[in-house]
Amino acid sequence: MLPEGKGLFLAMDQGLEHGPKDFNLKTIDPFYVLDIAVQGSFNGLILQKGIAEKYHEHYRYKVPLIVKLNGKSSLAKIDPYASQLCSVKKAVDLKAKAVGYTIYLGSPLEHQMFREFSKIQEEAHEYGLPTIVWIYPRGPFIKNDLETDILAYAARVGLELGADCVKMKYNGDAEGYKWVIKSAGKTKVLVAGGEKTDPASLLKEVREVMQAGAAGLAIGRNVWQHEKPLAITNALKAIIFGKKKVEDALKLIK
Ligand code: FBP
Repeated sequence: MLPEGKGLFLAMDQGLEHGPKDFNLKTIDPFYVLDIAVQGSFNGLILQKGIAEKYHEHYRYKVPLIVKLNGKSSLAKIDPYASQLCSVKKAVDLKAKAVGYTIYLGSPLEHQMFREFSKIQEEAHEYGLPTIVWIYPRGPFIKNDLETDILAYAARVGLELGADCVKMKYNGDAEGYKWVIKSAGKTKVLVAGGEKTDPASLLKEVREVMQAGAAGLAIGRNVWQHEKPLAITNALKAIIFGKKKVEDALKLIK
């Protein structure tokens, strides 16, 4: 899953998480994004089971599948909780190479997500599948979800829960992020992309997190909303795998 200990994963579960606002007439077609995953030789493609099941002929055996096992929509303004929607067994049937699960750390419902994930982690490991936890501090008790110590807490929780990777946000604190990544111990840290931004800012952040010790990215909108998705993919790879500087990676987009 992580060649040389590093990886670049493409996420397309935003249709459930955010709804149509993230898409246009081109990107709403799952095939458009699946094609980017295949053409861009991503190390993994993150899907909910619905798209994984219905579109398998477009990606299976071409790009490794990571099935997201839980999720929520953005409509219900309640305590953050993403319920389990897919079993580990179903992910195995879909030929997944890893499974993903979101935990909203600090949510009044975190205990339910801990319990659900704990079972998933044990079952996934019995099948030989690694687990990736989207670990997002969120809810009424979290004043600042991007504070360095809160992110470090989240990273450490991922390790303690037995996640093989955690997927986290970056807060722009290049020095502090080393502490976040150290806190994760042997659990690898993958960084989320966030809303679409300009390529120079994105690549600068990617370089910073890689220098802090991150294992790579699990990114969505900044790739498939980009007008040249394969060019931005190459630029990301140049930094992640080639340790290139931002200026050099940017040349791959122009
Ligand atoms: P992006 O790179 O598009 O931000 O995708 C990463 C991701 O973790 C998705 O897997 C998920 O749908 C989304 O972000 C969740 O974002 P949030 O919970 O912040 O709305």
